Amino acid sequence: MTETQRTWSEAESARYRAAGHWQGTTFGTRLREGAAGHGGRVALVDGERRWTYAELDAEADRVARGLGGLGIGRGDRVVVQLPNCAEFVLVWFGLQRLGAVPVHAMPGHRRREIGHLVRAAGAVACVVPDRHARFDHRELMREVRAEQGPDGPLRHVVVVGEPGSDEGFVSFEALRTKPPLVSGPGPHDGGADAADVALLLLSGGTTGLPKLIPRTHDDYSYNARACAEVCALGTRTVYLAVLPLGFNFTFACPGVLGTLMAGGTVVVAPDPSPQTAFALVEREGVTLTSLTPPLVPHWMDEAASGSWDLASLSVVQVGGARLPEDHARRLGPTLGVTVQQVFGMAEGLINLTRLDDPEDLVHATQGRPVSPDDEVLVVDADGRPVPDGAAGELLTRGPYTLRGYYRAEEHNRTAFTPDGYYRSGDVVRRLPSGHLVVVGRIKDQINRGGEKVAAVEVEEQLLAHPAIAAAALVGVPDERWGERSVAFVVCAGAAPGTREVAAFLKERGLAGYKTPDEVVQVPGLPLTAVGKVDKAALAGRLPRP
Ligand code: OOB
Repeated sequence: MTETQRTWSEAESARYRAAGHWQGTTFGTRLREGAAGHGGRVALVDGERRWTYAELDAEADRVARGLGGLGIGRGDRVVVQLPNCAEFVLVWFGLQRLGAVPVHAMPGHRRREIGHLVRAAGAVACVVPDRHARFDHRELMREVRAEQGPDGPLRHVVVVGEPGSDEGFVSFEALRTKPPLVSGPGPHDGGADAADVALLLLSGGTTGLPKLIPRTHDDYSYNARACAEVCALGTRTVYLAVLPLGFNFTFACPGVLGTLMAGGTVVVAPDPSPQTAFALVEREGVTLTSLTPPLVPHWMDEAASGSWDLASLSVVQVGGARLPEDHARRLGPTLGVTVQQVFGMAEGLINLTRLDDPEDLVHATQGRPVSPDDEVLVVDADGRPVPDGAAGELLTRGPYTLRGYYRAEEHNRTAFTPDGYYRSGDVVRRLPSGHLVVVGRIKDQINRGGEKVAAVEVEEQLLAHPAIAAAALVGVPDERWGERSVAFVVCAGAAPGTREVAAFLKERGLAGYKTPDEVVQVPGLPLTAVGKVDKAALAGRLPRP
């Protein structure tokens, strides 16, 4: 198959290298260098288990040997769907050591999403837990394999835990303890080049199926390092990973990679509850963590109980969705921390408020770009820049923002401007200081507390229901989630209830967070002047919260 991956021009690449943003080092080599430089420091903690940098490096070798023994090698894509546990990090670096490419799936993804990811990425393997959150991922993998048929790309299922007896299902534990086939050290990174794709992230999506985002070693390590610099990370940093590890925010903004590149310690939280997190803060001396806005009130309530010693915690990042200003104002004093707002996207651009920004900016803006070479345009409907302070769509390009989705040439033609700017679909205002305020969205997406739902994807599934003739999924303001999803449906007879729709979509293999919070029957869908479904008018029909 001939494919062209849109990427940065030679001139831009040279500029980013000359500026020191792109350092020409792969993740596999970085880990080896970390082990050589500070091998005795603790890199990773999960419950009672801990790995020094030297141990993490040796473990990456073992995992690479096991995966390499399955025939996985440079450039091969592997879907990683693991909950928050150390194995996510071990598998990730094991793949980097082979020059293979992890595809970050979310724990909540189901048959539809995982099947699509395998096909879209051409993945040769998936790594899953046996069970998680009362769900059997082996069963999911059986269904995905059956759907792919014998000609599908998927060859291996690696199971963390009990693999069962299916052919092609192998135990992670057995892989990593296999004796070496060949002796002596191989390359640190399977011979990968720093300009190669190091991982594939998933877009929040605005179309029927989520797109894959190629991130190179050069660009993604700059993403992590630029964030780490703004957050002043160092060897004393202890980062608590509360949100899913596969989320770009948790993994590299600065998150896991930024912390490891700074020589700090990553602590994995198995769930995002404040009780779990605060116990880890006390025990491990956590200094930094990141949250989505719906967690903030729970964390404040628990901290206000006064039963925890949070003295080590110095910075709490909040991002993924708009943080209500009142919460931004109260979070710092309640936890005794510096708050940092984060407005980022898997596609690239990361905006952070600075640790020394005046309070007004921290409370009321979503930060400014981390790199001096991030280019941001705020434009009107005709693509013309608007003055500072006026609202417009955010377009961006730069040293770590993609130039094209993976194998999505048609979508790429409209998702980018001819000169390579990514059309974010976010409506922002830019202040003279460069800080951005997110004021809305023109993409047809619902942001449910940081989890993104492409309206079209759910609408397509709703139309498969025999009783539903037309459907529109609309985001409406919600106290808890910021936004919740309401499905407006047109039916000849009685409309299915919210629960029935949830069961129907679950049966079709859709991730649970995409199910509509509410189903409302309407006689017809109102249209705008240009004949599109008028979602604003639909939202206006609901009683105000
Ligand atoms: C993060 O990444 P994605 O890819 O899940 O979602 C990106 C979209 C943005 O385009 C924007 O619509 C929304 O999420 N968003 C925010 C926001 N942060 C993200 N909207 C309002 N306020 C914010 N602070 O969500 C992501 C990636 C890296 C770091 C942080 C978040």
